[in-house]
Order: sequence, then C-alpha cells, then structure tokens
Amino acid sequence: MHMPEPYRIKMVEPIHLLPKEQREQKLKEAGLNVFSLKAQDVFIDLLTDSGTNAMSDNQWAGIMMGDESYAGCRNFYNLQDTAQSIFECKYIIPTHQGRGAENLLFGLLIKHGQYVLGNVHFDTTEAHITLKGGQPVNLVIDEAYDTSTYHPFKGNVDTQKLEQFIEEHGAENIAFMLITVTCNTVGGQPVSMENIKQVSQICRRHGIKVFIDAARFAENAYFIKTREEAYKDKSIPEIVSEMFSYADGFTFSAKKDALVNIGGMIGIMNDEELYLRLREQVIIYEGFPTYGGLAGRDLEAISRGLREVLDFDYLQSRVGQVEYLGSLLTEAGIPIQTPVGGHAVFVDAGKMLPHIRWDNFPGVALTSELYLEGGVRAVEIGSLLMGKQAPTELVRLTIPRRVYTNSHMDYVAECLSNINKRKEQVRGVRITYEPPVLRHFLARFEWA
Ligand code: P71
Repeated sequence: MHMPEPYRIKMVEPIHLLPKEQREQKLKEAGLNVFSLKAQDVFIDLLTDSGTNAMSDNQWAGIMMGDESYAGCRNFYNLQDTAQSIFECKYIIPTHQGRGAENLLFGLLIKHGQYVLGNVHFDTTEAHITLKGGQPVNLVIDEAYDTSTYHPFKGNVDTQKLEQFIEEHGAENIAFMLITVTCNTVGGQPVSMENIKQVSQICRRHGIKVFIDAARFAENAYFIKTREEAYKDKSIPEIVSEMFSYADGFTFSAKKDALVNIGGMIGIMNDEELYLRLREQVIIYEGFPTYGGLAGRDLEAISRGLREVLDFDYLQSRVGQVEYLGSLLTEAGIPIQTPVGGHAVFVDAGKMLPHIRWDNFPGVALTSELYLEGGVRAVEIGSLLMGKQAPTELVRLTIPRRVYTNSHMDYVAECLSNINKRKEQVRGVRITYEPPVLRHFLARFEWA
C-alpha cells in the first residue's frame, strides 16, 4: 500500500508565479544565472536541498530552548550527546556550515602537493582542498557517468583504481580519503556498506586516514537498507553506526540531513591530538568550540533533527518523493540519471539537448528555460560547475526536505515535459563574466 508523508502541515508559506513577461525580465537581469534571481521571483525552488528544509514542531520548540551563553551552552552538550550516540565519535566541533568544517580539517591534514582521494568531491570541497595546496582525485566507479544504466550504488569508489593510485603515487603523498555519502555530483548516488568497508580496509592497510563527507548520511543508510541484501533487517541507526565505524572522522553539513537551515560540524572518532588541534583552529575561524559560529538555538535544532532523520518512514517518504518525480520525467521521455538519488532528480541535459555544445552549457540553457516555462529554479551540475568540460551535463532538480507536495512535483514534471516537446528550439548560452573560483555562483551569460 502507498503510504503518505508521516507528518501533516501546521504552517504554510505562500508562493507566487510571476507572469511570463516578468519572468523573462527577471532572468535577463540575472544574466541567465538563477543564483542571481530573487527567491521571491521563484515559484518552485529546486536550487538546493541545503538549508531549505522545513523543521518540525519539535525542532521549533528546541529553538525556544536556545542557551545563548558564549561558552558551554547546554545545547552544545545535547548535540554532543546526540552525535556521540549516532556516529559513535568521541569528539565534535560545531561549525557554521559544511565548508567551515572542510576549511578547518583540510587546513590541518593536507601538506602542499598531497592528493586527497574520494568518490567524487563536491565543488566546495574540491575548492577547499585546492586552496590548502592539495590535489583532489575522484575515483568513483565508471558506471556513475552512464546515466542510462541502473547500478544500485553509483557512488561507490572503484577499489581497483584506488589500489592502483596508491601504488603509483605512494601512500605518503596522500593526505586522506574522503567518501561522500551520498555522492552528490553524480546524482545523489549512494555508497554501499561493502564499499565503505573495503575502501577503509585498503586505506588502513596503507596507513591512510578515512573521513566521510556525511552531508546525506541518513539517505545513504536508507539505500543500504533497501538495496543491500545483508542490511534489509538492520535498523537505520544500526546501519549508520556501522558506516561510521569504518572512518576516522567526518565533516558534516547539517543543512541537509540534520533537517535544519544552517550549521555543520566535524566529528572525530578517537584521535585526541587531532581534536585538540581542531579546537585551537575553530576559535580562529568559527568561534569558541562549544558554538562554532552558530547560535545555541541552532545547535539544539541540529541535535533534534539528527534524531528525526533516522526515522525509516520519514526516509521512505523522502526518497519516495524523489522517485515519484523521476518516474514522471521518465514517462515523459526525459533522460535522467538512473536510478534517482536521495535528494534530487538529475536531468541529463547533455542527452536531452545534444545540439548544444558543452561550452554553450546545455545545463544552464535548460535551467533558464525551466524558469521561463514555469518559474521553477533548478541548478546546473556540469561544465559550468566543474570549471572545465564535465563528463556529464546535468540539471539537478533538488527537493527540499518536507517542503513541497507531490502536486508540486506534477507541476515541475509538466514544465519539463513542455520544454522537451520543443527541445530543438532551446538555444545554448555564452559566458559574459566569470569569477576565478566557484564561478557558477556569480557567472553571467547571454543566449548564444
Ligand atoms: C548543494 C550544496 C550547497 C550548494 C553548493 C553549490 C551550489 C548551491 C548549493 C554542499 C555540500 C555538499 C557536500 C556533499 C559539502 C557541502 C558543503 N552542497 N559536502 O548540494 O553537497 O556544505 O553548503 O554547508 O557549506 O546544494 P555547506
């Protein structure tokens, strides 16, 4: 039987669709970059699932319990207890968001010229690795880049590539391994337990530390439970604790699976020396170690969200909504990354618009069309984001948690289907301005 969402709606936020002529005007003013649109000019916002979640009544109640003392606020200890019980880590360091955690950890662990291995590092992660003098290396399995073929764990690290890389470059030239769960860049694709375990064993044999980029750890655990035979009878908390048992620590953007709007942290399993050094660093960049750039109330909301996200029924309805949108698009004949991931449907814009060359950014063109068509904001994950020719030109329809209904999904699918019917007429775009790093946020375009 189909089960509905395991929650009901207590508060609503009105949204509006601007008339077509105004959407054209707004997009032109934004230089065809949807990051530059005002949010109020967007009808359905699928730019990101990061910090866009709807909090529960329990989390909002926690906000009122914020202890805003500079040092030692009770919410820090609540969060520490929660994180220790979920991830079985000894230490946590709160940060303002995920990239704050990356900045601190990478600054301590990367020596100039060292490699940082991963399945596929996300863009901010890659930027922080590079800024610290490191060289990011992506070792995901090849299946990840073939959007039309099914593979249950397209986020897996290719263990053969991993062994070969270590042999060729030497363990001493590798700063650490970072496994991103789920693997955002290739479509929110999960990593299997088997793979996390094997990667960890290989790395440990060579004395290489293993970290997890834990942004979507609960969605990953859901896929392990539903797709990996040996785990079908395990609970989500049991799966999470095993996943993290293979790591030395993790970075975490709480803006995803902690079901909040801001926050992050670093977790360290055992290494007291590393923890003590991080504690010195956090004071310089984020704030005192019991708040790390967040208000006490934010820490409380994270702590409560982390407990809520482990609920199987929630995860089933969450991933179920992504699957629902995916199935509508497939029915409409639109090429997508299959299977769909945990947080988004990734449209293969390269395949849908084969007449647009990669350097005329098919993903940006489709994103622009989608806003013009129905006020829907999506995001390009392709050559613009990568800063070079990407293996796939994707457009991510990222679904915020607990925010939209399936009726919104119907509308989004209809907009894309309309574009698909006149896809030959969609034009590419040309860059008119680009900043040197993370160019996708601020770049401007014109129609080619
Ligand atoms: C996402 C984001 C945030 C974002 C990035 C680029 C454009 C729009 C929005 C952030 C991640 C992430 C992973 C796996 C670390 C971060 C940084 N993702 N790791 O997907 O996905 O976390 O945003 O809290 O600093 O939209 P942070």
